[in-house]
Amino acid sequence: MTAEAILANTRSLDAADTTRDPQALADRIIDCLVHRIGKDQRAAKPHDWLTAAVLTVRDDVIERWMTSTRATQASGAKRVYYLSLEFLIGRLLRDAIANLGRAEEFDAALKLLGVDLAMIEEIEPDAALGNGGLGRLAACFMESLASLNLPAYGYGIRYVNGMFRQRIDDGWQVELPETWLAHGNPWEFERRESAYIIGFGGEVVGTETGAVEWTPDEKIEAVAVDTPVVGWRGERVNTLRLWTARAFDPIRLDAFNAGDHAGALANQVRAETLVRVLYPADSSPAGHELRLRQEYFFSSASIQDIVRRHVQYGNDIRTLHEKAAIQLNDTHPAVSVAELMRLLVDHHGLGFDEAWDITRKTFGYTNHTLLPEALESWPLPLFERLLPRHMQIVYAINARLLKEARRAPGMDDRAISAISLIDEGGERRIRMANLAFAGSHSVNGVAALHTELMKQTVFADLHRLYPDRINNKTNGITPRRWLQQCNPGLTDLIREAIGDGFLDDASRLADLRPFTEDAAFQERFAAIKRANKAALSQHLREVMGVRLDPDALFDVQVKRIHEYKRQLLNIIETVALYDQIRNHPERDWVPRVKLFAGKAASSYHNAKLIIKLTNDVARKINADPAVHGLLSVAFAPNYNVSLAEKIMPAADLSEQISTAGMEASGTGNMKLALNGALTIGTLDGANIEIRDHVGAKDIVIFGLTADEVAAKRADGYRPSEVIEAHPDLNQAISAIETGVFSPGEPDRYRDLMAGLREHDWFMLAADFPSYAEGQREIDRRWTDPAGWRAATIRNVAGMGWFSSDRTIGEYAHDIWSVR
Ligand code: 26W
Repeated sequence: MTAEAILANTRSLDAADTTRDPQALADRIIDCLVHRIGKDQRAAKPHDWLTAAVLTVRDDVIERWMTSTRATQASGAKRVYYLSLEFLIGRLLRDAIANLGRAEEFDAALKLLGVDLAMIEEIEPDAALGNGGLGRLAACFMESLASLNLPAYGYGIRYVNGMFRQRIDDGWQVELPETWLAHGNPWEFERRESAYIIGFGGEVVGTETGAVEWTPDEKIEAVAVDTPVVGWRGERVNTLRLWTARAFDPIRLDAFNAGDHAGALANQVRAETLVRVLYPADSSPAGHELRLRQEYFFSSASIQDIVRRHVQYGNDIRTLHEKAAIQLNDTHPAVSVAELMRLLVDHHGLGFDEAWDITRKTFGYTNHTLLPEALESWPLPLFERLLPRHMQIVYAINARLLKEARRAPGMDDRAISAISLIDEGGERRIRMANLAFAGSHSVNGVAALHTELMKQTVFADLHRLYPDRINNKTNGITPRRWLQQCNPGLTDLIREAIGDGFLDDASRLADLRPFTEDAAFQERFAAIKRANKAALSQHLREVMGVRLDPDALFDVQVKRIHEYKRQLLNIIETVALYDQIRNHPERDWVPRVKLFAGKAASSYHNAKLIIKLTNDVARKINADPAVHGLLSVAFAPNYNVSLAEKIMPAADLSEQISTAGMEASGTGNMKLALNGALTIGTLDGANIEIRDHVGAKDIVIFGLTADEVAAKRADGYRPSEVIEAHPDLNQAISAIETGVFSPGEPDRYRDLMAGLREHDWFMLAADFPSYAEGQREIDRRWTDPAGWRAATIRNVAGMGWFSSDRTIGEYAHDIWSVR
């Protein structure tokens, strides 16, 4: 079939799209239930209905999926490959149905069967194959790639246990395994035929022909498991291909027969271990051998798959970069650079220089953090033992890189050693960021400030050597999940006001501007927010027993718990406010709900202590009649995509208060503003661009700039002086450190508070006064309801630019050169 014929076929398929008749759809759901799940309608449990509904949608998706794939094949178009160790996809049912435009039809069909669609949507497990922002970004990107009709594959690992489930026991975080696959996963297709052998260890020998042969001493099979990704309006369905592991030699019969049953299955266990669990750390790499094995496992499988597809379609290996753009989501897949080199040189017989040229044209690398402790590096002996051939390749790349650097003007020994792929200070280590940088034609940051700081800090010398390589791609979020699906009330209101153009082009949200001062529109906007807050209150009452007043200002900070994100600044200000309300009950206080949520890395002591402190503070404040109705605090357990979908539409105030220069971008900031929250934030990450788009008067900015933070650190910052100069701050810290909130264990927060007084690396004290002032500014604005509503509407109107469609459009044009 020609490309045209396939495209025509795609169209006719759309036209002949499956039923729009609820009764017919209900019949199909029953058919699924009976024939594929094997359940009688009367015996079906909620999970059976969920599975039946998913299988029914999936059937409709499959045909679009196949036509999408065939059309790309026929046109010979370049494909985008997004390699990521994390995909924080969340639930898929609502997303798929909504993107197909069939929400009402499914709702009606299920009603005929006496089943509530919202109920089954709610029991779908939340696929949490990621830690935080980086993983969620990958999921938003997959959705936008399909929505923009770009042929793309996501590659990652199908972890059996994703991000841990968080329980709060007596205020402390407890980590429980997440079992998202407990009821099976009706979305996925295991492709037993798409399997690759992944080698570890062993030896490398030169052959007589001068070629090199690697004989690994351990082999594991990677098997593809595919999930369809439905784009907006069902235009295109792409593939998320997650690798699972299978033992190459599952049972050693010799051992089994000798009675060593466990030993006989050891290979199986080793393979399963590889894909068992997502590393739950989002800042400091674990540095475990298992993590490196995971990284190589999924990189090798993905690169082999990409190369196989290229060759199988009859292409010359030398044209790989014309048909494939591979994006590295941070350095976690950076070993892919060496893996592609290995395949090109050892398997396809290319010369090293030619292979290097193709490799660099194929890869792009995105950096997501400047935190020095987050930069991955592997001890050289470990890397060499596990990947001996890749070690040689890294040395060879490094030799060329350093030769080039030495020839460049103005490169001294310090610069050369900073550029090197090998860190020679102390124990020798391979710098994965340098490998990713050297192996890519494009290196991007995720917000304008972050990209500038990349040039000035971690990559300063590499940037001097390759001044055209670093570029910015400010993050975005998919407006389908983060507005349409999570906030149907607001979506309907916007549609009524400006039509549905904004659904296809989020920048059209700007058409809302004429409505900002419209009293009737404001009323309805506020009523929707009120209803969303009531729904969130109800949910939190069910899950944690708190009562939150929907008429209070909902002030939310939801994100991973990390010292640089400064949840502690928020808590200390809450304590100071508590003190003020108690001392001045006669004043006109704005009733506030302080809502926190987020997970702490299991090994991150201070982050876990901050969770406990939040709960200790909540317990005391919520029980104090003196502030009843004026201030309450809640820590919502188990923050994940599904909980975020409930919180974003219900927030009035978005806390984006990281130490300037430390948050690469942030994407929660975008979700909150898009749903009509005002931001209180520092000039950090994407906050700066949010200010530019919503207007400086409709965001509350406080605190030091990134330059000022750097200057203060260089000057010798003395937090104790700042703290003593601000009695309200001093008192709040004293209260915490003397056990006012932890009477049973008065010393619980001594060290944490001593850290603030002594070094305060995250400059909480320095920013406290302007933060507290910003909060009172928020209070003043809240007491002018019309002004507040206008400001929040202007926020929504200004946020269209932060659609991940815009971001992906820029990647496609500037980095991938795809249409
Ligand atoms: C190897 C350990 C590890 C794991 C994950 C180190 C670092 C990470 C990530 C870089 C953490 C992360 O999620 N970064 C976030 O990426 C988002 C998407 O670009 C940004 O919006 C956030 O600012 C950034 O913190």
